Amino acid sequence: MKKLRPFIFPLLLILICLLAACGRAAANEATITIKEMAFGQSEVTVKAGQLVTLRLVNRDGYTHAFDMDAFEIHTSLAANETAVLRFTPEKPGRYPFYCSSPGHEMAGMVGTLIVEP
Ligand SMILES: [Cu+2]
Repeated sequence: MKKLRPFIFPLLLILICLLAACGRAAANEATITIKEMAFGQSEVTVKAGQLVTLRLVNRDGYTHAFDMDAFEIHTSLAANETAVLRFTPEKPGRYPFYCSSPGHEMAGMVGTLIVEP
């Protein structure tokens, strides 16, 4: 057991580096929960030029949608359905998203994807 001790510190360092790398990758992931006719997050910030993973969770008992015209994303979510979207925004900017179910956008189902350089 004593012989193993010199290896523990480098192993810990490697582990910390791996965890840090995972943390960085997770920064371009977001979960938007839809509940009571609203997006749980009205602003989502991601980095340009990197794959974005957007998880949409519909907690309402009826259909919603997630629409982002700039990226030609138009997804329908049935009651209590979860959808995962993956796309890579190339240009920094502010891109609006909304729910295209009739009347929902007017009711406030809108938000903004902020793409940082
Ligand atoms: Cu909706």
